[in-house]
Amino acid sequence: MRKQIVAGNWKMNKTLTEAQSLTSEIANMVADEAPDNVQVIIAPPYPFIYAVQNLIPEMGQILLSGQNCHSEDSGAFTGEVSASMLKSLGAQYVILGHSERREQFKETDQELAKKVDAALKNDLKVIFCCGEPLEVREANEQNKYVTQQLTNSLFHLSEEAFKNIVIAYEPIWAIGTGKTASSAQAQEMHETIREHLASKFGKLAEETSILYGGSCKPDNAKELFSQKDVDGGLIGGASLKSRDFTDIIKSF
Ligand code: 3PY
Repeated sequence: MRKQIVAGNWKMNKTLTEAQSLTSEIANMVADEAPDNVQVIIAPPYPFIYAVQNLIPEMGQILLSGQNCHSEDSGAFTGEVSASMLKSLGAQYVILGHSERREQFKETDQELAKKVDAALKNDLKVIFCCGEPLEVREANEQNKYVTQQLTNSLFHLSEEAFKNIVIAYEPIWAIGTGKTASSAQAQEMHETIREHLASKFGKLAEETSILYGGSCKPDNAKELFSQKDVDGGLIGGASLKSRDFTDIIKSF
């Protein structure tokens, strides 16, 4: 049985008090309405992780994630945050390789491989993002592009380490654009990803949760989550509204 996961990526949004309110609302709605078997993860901006921690129940249905981390544990890297810091704030996960990081901050597959190592070394699980830009999809090269991203950043891991990886497929053309991959397009890529992971990690690929990200909303989540290889979602804009986020969680 694969874990079903809905993770909210808040990106660079909210003030401290807004983040606290949103967390409390989500915690109440999840307690009342969410199916028990769905793992909920929220990824607020770093400065809020510690402050929202005491607003989520201890049972563990909601876990905290960072949105990125540096590959070193400490040092002269002004403005950066390390995996060990995230861990010490109460995070259990970190999102790595989001397309906004790859595009705007020029993160490479090789650098991401080091970040993955740093996260795992510090006992964080990783939500590893992959996905193709529009021109790659238009050239029908998406499978090659995405599997290469996975090979470059994850295939050095041992099977034991790989157990701590969740994949998020985010077609870049569907992020913040309002466009969503059709459920058939999502399923096709998720299946390709799983087959590729199986070529290296064997049976573990069957146990790896693969989330869909990219304008996932309450009105398309059910259709996406019903696909055989779609194990949940990494949610952007809709995770900033407790009602929408909870409705997505209820879409399994
Ligand atoms: C989006 O859906 O916009 C995302 O980037 C999710 O991470």
